[in-house]
Amino acid sequence: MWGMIATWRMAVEGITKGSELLKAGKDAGDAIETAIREVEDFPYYKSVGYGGLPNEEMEVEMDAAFMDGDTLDIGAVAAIKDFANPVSIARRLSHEKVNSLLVAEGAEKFAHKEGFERKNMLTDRAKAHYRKRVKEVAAQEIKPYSGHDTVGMACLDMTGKMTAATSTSGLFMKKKGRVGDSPISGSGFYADSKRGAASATGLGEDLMKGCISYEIVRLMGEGMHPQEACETAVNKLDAQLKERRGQAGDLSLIAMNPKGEWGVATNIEGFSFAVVTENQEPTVYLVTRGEDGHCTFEVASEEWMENYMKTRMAPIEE
Ligand code: SD4
Repeated sequence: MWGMIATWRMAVEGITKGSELLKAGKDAGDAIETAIREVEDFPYYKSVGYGGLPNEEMEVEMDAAFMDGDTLDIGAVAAIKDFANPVSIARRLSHEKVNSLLVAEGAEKFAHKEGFERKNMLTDRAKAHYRKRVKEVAAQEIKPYSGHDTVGMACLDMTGKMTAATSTSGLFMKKKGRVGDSPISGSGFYADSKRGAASATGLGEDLMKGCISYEIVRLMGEGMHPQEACETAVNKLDAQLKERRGQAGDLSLIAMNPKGEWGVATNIEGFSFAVVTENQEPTVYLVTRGEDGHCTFEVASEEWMENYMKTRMAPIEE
C-alpha cells in the first residue's frame, strides 16, 4: 500500500506528482519533498513558499519541517528568508545528528553553504496584498491574523516507510521572528512508520497547546482509525481551549496510518484536503463539521475547483 494526504486543495498537484514516485516504488521522503516543493513553487498560493505573504515588516519569513518515520529523524527551519524551497533545507537538516532545527540567519547560512537556491520570495502580488491589508488594518475592517493555508502532508511508501512534512510563510502580518507550529515536532507534524503520520494547519499558537500531531499519532498507535484519532484529538483540544480560554483558534488536521487509511478533522468551516492512495486517484474533498464534532467529506465539484483557482489568481484591488 502507498498513499499521501495533505492539507488544503492547493496540495493536489503536489500529491499527484508525489504519487507518481510512490507508484514507481520510490521513497516516501522523496515523494513528500517533491509534493511540497510543487506547492512552494506555485506563486499564487499565499501562505507557502514563493508568493507567500509577508510579516509586519514586509519580509517573507518561512517555516518548514521534515520527519522520517523509520528513523525518527527530524529537520526544520524557522523564520528563514530568501530561499526557494524550505522543505528541502529541512530535509537536509534531518540528516544532521545535532543542529537540526535552525532559525533565521543560522538557517540561511546553512542553506547557502549547502548550495540551496537563493530567491527573493516576495512577489509583487504579495506586496499588493500587504498594502491592501495595511489599509484594512488601519481602517479596522479585519483582524491581522486571519487567512491561512499551510501545507502539511503525511506519506506512506510501498516499503511501509512513513514521512511527514510542512511548509508555510506562517501568519500574514506576523511579528518578525514569530514561529508557528509548522516547524515544531509533535505540533505541526509527526511521523512514526509503526503508528502513522499527521500534520496540522491553523493557528500555530493554539495547535502547539495540544502537541496535536503527536497526539493523533499516539492515538493511532493505540489502535484508533485515523479518522477517529483526528476527531478525538481536535475535539478535545477545541473543547479545552474554549473551556479554559473562552475561544479556540483554527485547528485542522490530516493523518494516515501504516495501512494507508486516512482521516481528517477540523473545527472550522471551509477546510479542504487532498488525498491519493494506491486505490484512489488524487481527490480534493471539502469538510463539513457537524454539531457533534463529527466531520464528513464530499468531493469538491468542478465548479468549486475552478472558482478556487479563479479567486487565487484574480487581480488584487488595492
Ligand atoms: C502557523 N499553522 O504559522 C501556521 C499557519 C497555517 O494555514 O496553518 N496556515 O501558525
